[in-house]
Formats: sequence, C-alpha cells, structure tokens
Amino acid sequence: MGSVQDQIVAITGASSGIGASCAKYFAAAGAKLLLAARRLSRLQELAAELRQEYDVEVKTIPLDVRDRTQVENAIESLPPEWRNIEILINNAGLSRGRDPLQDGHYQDWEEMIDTNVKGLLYVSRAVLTDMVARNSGHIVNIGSIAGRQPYPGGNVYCGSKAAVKSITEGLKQDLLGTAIKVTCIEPGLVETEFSQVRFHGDTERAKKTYEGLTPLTPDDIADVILFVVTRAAHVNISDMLVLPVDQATATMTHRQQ
Ligand code: NDP
Ligand code: 8X3
Repeated sequence: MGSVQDQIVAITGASSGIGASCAKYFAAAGAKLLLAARRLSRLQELAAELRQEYDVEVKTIPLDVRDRTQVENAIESLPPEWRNIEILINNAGLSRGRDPLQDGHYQDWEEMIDTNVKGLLYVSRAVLTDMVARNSGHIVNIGSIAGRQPYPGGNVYCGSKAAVKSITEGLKQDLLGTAIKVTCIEPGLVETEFSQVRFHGDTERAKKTYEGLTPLTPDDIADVILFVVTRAAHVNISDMLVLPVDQATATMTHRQQ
C-alpha cells in the first residue's frame, strides 16, 4: 500500500462536507494540504484545527473555481515548496433547484455547469501541466450516482455529473502512457450541506432528502478516496460507485416510516 505522507494534496470545496472530511483524513495520514473554496474563514478555521491536531502543513486558497483567471493565478503563484501537487481532489460542486427542465432557472443551470464542469476543467488543466512534466500524480474527480442515472428534476445537475464521468474517462485516455492516475468517485446520498444549497437554504426540505434512511457521511467518502490514492503504483481505480445500504438506485431508497 502507498502512503500520502508529506505529499501535497489539493482539495477544492474543502470548506464543507466531503472536501472538509478529505482534509481531515489526509491530514491524519500526514499529507501537506492545499485547501481551496470561496469561504476563506471556514478554510482558515479548518486549517488551524488540522495543524494543531495533526501537526501538518496546510495552505488555504480563496478560490472560485468558476473564474478561470483566478484558478490559473492561484496555481501559477504557488510558492516552489507547494508546486508539486501529487493528488488533486476535484470536489467543489453543487446542485441548484430540482425543477422540471421546462420550469428551470437559467442562473441555477449556469451555476451548476460553471462549477461542476468548467471549474473542474480549469483546475485540472492548471494542475496537470506540472503533473505531466513530472510524470506523476493522481486526479480524483467527484461525480455522483446522478451522473449514471438521471432522476426527475435532476436534469442539469445529472448532466453535469455525467460530464464529470465522461471527462474523467477521457482524461484517463489522454494520459495513457504516463504514470498519472485518474479516478471518478460516484457517491449516492451523503448528508452534507449539499441539499441546503440545492434548495436555496430551505432546511426543512433539505432534511427530507435523508429522512428515514441512513445516508453516507462525508467521512465515508473521504475514507474511500484515501484507499483509492494509496494503491500500488501500477493500480488505477478508474470508477467507484458508493451507496448507502438504504439506497439501490438514484431513485430507489428504503426509508423507515
Ligand atoms: P457541500 O455543500 O457540503 O460542499 C460543497 C463544497 O463545494 C463547499 O466547500 C463549497 O465551498 C464548494 N464550492 C461550491 N461552489 C464552489 C466554487 N464556485 N468554487 C469553489 N468551491 C466551491 O456538499 P458536498 O460535500 O456534498 O459536495 C461535494 C461534492 O460531492 C460536490 O461535487 C457534489 O456534487 C458531490 N456529491 C455530493 C453528494 C451528496 O449527496 N452530498 C452525492 C454525490 C456527489 P464554498 O461555498 O466555500 O466555495
Ligand atoms: C448527489 C446525490 O442523488 O442527490 O449527487 O443527486 S443526488
């Protein structure tokens, strides 16, 4: 089994949910962390916690992945000791609304596509330049079961995650012949701030998403990602669907009444 000790791990969307859990799991495993998101104060709080608990180096980067210039500048202006990003976790993402497409809101669509698809591309492109030059690295993209199976009202979100899956497969092909690994992790229901963001702060509606079942926790996904990036050098886990026991498909769940 490989180790992430002293490796530089960049995590987008580290201010909450799956990204924040990844930060904790990788800190516990001795990695050096580059944490990015728009809410800098949250990142700083998390970084302070991790430095104290695990004695690791953490650098925070205020970043909106939708802004290509900001992404390029953030990567290009990294000090030399932070440049060799070994693992990139493209986790920043969101869903907005669950309206039928015919009633959809353009702003919601643009936010999802700009973040989940274009943002992931901008960050990957910026980080890949050095990975390819070093012939080393691992890109982990966070897709979703929604990218395999669209569901009513999921339209644009599901499409954005299908794009993540397809882009991951395409990247694996483009990197063939290099030592760089590429993975798509596709979670089912994970209880985070995801549904609050989806329903624009409607906490009651958000809670209903997980009512009566035991959802995954963000730690469950962080645990899987740590496993995926610590396989032997010749092993590439390309794709992993991770569901709660109480979920069978994007729409079939078992809920206690
Ligand atoms: P959270 O809402 O808890 O976390 C989302 C993270 O993404 C936050 O840190 C947020 O930070 C960041 N983010 C959103 N927009 C941007 C942006 N423009 N630039 C930079 N960072 C951004 O949700 P999750 O942890 O659940 O979501 C993480 C990923 O997992 C997403 O890609 C989501 O689609 C995916 N996923 C989630 C599932 C679930 O059921 N929860 C299931 C399958 C996949 P900030 O607002 O500070 O910028
Ligand atoms: C998040 C899981 O089923 O809410 O990607 O779309 S779902």
